[in-house]
Amino acid sequence: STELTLAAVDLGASSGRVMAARVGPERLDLHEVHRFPNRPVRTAGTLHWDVLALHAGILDGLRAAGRDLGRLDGVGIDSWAVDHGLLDADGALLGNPVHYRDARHETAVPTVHAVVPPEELYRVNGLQHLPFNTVFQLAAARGTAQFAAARTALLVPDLLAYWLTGAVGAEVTNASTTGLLDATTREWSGELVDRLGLDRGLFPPLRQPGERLGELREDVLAETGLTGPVPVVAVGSHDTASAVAGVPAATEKFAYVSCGTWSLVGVELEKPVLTEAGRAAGFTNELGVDGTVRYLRNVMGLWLLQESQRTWAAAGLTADLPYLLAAAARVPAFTTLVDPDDARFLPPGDMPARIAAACTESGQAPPRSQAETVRCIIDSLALAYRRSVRRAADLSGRDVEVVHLVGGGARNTLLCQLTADACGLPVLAGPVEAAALGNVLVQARGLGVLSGGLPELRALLRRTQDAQLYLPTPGSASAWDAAEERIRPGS
Ligand code: LFR
Repeated sequence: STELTLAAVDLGASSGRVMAARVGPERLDLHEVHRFPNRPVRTAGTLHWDVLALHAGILDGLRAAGRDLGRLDGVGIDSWAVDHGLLDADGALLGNPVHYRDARHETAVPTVHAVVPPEELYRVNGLQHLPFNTVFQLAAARGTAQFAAARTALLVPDLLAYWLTGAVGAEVTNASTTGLLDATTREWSGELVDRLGLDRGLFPPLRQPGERLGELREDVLAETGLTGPVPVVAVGSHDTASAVAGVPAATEKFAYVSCGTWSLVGVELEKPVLTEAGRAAGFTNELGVDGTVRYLRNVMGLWLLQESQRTWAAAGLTADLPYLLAAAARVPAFTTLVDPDDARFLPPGDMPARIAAACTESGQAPPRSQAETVRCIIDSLALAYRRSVRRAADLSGRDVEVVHLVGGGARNTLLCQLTADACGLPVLAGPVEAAALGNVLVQARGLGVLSGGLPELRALLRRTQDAQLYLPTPGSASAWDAAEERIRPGS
């Protein structure tokens, strides 16, 4: 057949979704069939992912997809990066994956850097220093009984694919976020692994997006009511890799903001940029679909807003997003500004209080209302996008003529307009579901109904998905130039 029915499992920091798609050379329809919460759970002081609940949510979603569509021709999984489960010698999971926002990881940063200094680490792995990169998590786990029993480390989408198929592997785009992949050879760095005293056997063979991983196990078919065989296909299993594949770019002269809980801001390259200037500016070289490099920065993103909403809801205040954004749009611009990447914002907790403290410490009167807090967040994010887009272009030499803003943030009209103003560039907002779209495009090509490279896949996106154009407000440039001078990011 020239069209396939595919399921994309897309797991985010606060919810997971199973999306169903019909995909063919002239067709790309996607709809959500099941959404389930992803609630981090703290036990004995450690923040975990409830990975069994995620697996159950995936089974529910596959069952619903089968009911809606009659059958499934393929399944692909993407999720956030860096976090992983450890398997024992029998293939059983040893404890729940620890959440990247848990504080324990950063305790291992000095330990790792004492063995491999940060400059040297970057020359090998090309990764932005984030205290929760897998390399630090594994170092923090060393010495525990659990770690001693571990024989295999599987990143979250690889773990879930293992439970669906029985096949063990490490999808390469997500493997590139561990800190243990060599950015130049694109293989596990045996040398780094050895120097850090880890066992090479922990890291399974790499898989490329588009490769067939296996088929749904018999017990999975029985539980979901699906009729086999149903192939599970490797996609850009790092959600950001799938989202960038899902950017409807017409040329290579684009930057992207993949805007969800995090905002990942950068450009797409053919080769890594491993310069010291890039390291100092916090740029990462993660791998994308088809051997591309995602040269980007992690900006703290809508987490600032989501965590504020959670704080307000707990205090009995309104957390309604349309209401808060409308109120923020009436607050004068640049009333207060923070560096969104300030490390104090990383852990869960009272976000408005931390924003107020950051304002006070930088000599600004803190926000006096929810609206002012939200405005502070949106202005500060737009400024961070501007810095990151410009730095990415400078550091990589890539021309940027348009900024594609994809993911949930594309619905936030205030953020989209301010991003256009801040960057002084047109912003094309959408698709909201870029990650799920990138996921099914790569599956469909792997299964043979689409052909070509990213340009051809993106052409199908442009023919089938809407995007909203935001142009910079005439005369807004100088105010953003002045605002940029007010904030000096720490990193
Ligand atoms: C976005 C994302 C980022 C990664 C962060 C933590 O969902 O995958 O790319 O740095 O989550 O894993």
